[in-house]
Amino acid sequence: MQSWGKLIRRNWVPVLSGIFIMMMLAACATQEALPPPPQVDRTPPMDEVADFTGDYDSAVFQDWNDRTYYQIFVRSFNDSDGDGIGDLQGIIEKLDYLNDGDPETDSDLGISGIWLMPINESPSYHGYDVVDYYSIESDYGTMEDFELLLEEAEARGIKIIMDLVLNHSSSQHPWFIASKRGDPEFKDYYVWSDTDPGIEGPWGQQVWHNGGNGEYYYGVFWGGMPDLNYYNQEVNSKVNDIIRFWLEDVGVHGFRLDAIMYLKEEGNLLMNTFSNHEWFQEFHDFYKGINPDAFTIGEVWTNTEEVVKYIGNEVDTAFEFDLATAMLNSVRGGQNSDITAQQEKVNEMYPEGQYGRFLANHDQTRSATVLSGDLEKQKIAASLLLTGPGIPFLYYGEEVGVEGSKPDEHLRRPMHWTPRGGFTEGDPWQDYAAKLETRNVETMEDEPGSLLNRYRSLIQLRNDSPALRRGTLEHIPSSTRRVYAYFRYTPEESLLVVNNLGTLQEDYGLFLKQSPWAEGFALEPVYAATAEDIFRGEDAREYLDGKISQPVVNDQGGFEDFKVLGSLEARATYIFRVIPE
Ligand SMILES: [Ca+2]
Ligand SMILES: [Ca+2]
Ligand SMILES: [Ca+2]
Ligand SMILES: [Ca+2]
Repeated sequence: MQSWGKLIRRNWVPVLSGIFIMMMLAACATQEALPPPPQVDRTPPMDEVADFTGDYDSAVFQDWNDRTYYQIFVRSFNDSDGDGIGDLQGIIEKLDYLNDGDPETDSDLGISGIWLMPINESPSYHGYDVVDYYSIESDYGTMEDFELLLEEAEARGIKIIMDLVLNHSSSQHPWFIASKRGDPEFKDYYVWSDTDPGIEGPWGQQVWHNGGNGEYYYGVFWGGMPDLNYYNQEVNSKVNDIIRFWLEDVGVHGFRLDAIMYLKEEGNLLMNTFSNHEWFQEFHDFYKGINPDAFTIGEVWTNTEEVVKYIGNEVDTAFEFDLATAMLNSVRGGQNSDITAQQEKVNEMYPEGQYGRFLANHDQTRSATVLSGDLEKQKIAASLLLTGPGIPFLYYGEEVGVEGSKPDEHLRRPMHWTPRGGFTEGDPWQDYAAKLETRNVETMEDEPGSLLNRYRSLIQLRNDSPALRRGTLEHIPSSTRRVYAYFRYTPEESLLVVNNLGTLQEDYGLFLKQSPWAEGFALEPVYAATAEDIFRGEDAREYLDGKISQPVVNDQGGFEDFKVLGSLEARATYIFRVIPE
């Protein structure tokens, strides 16, 4: 990689000062508090008012669009043997909590997909530096445990994807040890330079590390994680074997792909390169050739414009980071501007529904902390997460309000099962988060209107509703930004969702220029969740009996200043079925 090193020395610096720093500032800004904009109560201008024609394309939707995923950090979820470290048997013990396999019961969360954070052997606690891609982390169990987990999950209708970390290995991987030693077979598995290019990475970090062998190696994240050299065909061939092993021999449903924008550099360009996109096109053909139903979701932690370039023929889906920020900003500020703008952008730019919808992951301040520990705000955030399009991903503990901010270990603390913890019989590898006594599964199970029951009811509702899983989202402008309303539409089922993001009972009006229901339509409650209570089906109809106004539509099916309910409870979510005349 001599020529590559020279290219970098020549061209790296000017690029650094531009794009990379800007992108990292954008990434860092995602967690910063923004003051809420001033409240504006007004009649929405006509060009903001939806012109909703009812066009719908069902072809884009896949099996993964029907699933709600649960992200598990194995080390922190449940410990089966008392060593203080979560493990695969521990997950098996808790599968009935996640989904008992019986759609008739509602005492489970109802999720139908699991993303397991790295399960390969690794020297670190987090596992993103792999030493053996064919192994199971010994702290977590054995391959037999993993196969049993796949089987038990499958029996409950849960499909499992695993973290696949391809950009780099551990510096303790035998490949790297041999490469460093100068073994000609492995030398070019990594990226070496005779001299220190002395250049910083995207967020000002050191990316060239002293190998102790008179040379320097490239590792974009950390010296313990040397980047693999994807210009070496041997590396590509080894990686293909790994992909085939997990899909074919072991039988995982797919992969969450770590840090994919950094995989293949081009000289001085470190991310989102043309070569990187080419690599992922080949990757897509390769894994679909092994299993056409396999599912991938990429981590491309940047703005929507760059993320969408990977979708479809490179990875199936990717996480929508800007939407996560927008949802949390809207809930925090109690107004719909951020979520409306970003959801519109997402609707325009992605193939419909082909992105991961989430609030926060293991690298970010937990959503409960972003929302100041306020359970009412967390409840309305759950509503936005689970009534919108895309594939919902819930980070373990989010459903019971587990809090946490950096350092990273504190974003990944043990799950709160009981008022005393309940994660292990021994000493947990990390302390529990704050407010354990009230923010835990056992306590919240018994409170009908708790955050946990909000999550359960919303996931179950989504499981039962094609419109929530696969429906187009059509915004319905409101006269107050505190109300966030939309249709979820399929030709078979349509729902009207009305969220009050604010703390007051709201006066509001909804506006729509045109709808597919020119003959008019009636609304029937299917769900109502206030800060205190949750009503479903018949209970929702009873709760809202006599309070609903039916829309009076113009000759195009639109309406003006429509109040479906005279007032909206603070931080409440109401969902109505649209029944065309
Ligand atoms: Ca254990
Ligand atoms: Ca069930
Ligand atoms: Ca280990
Ligand atoms: Ca790389």
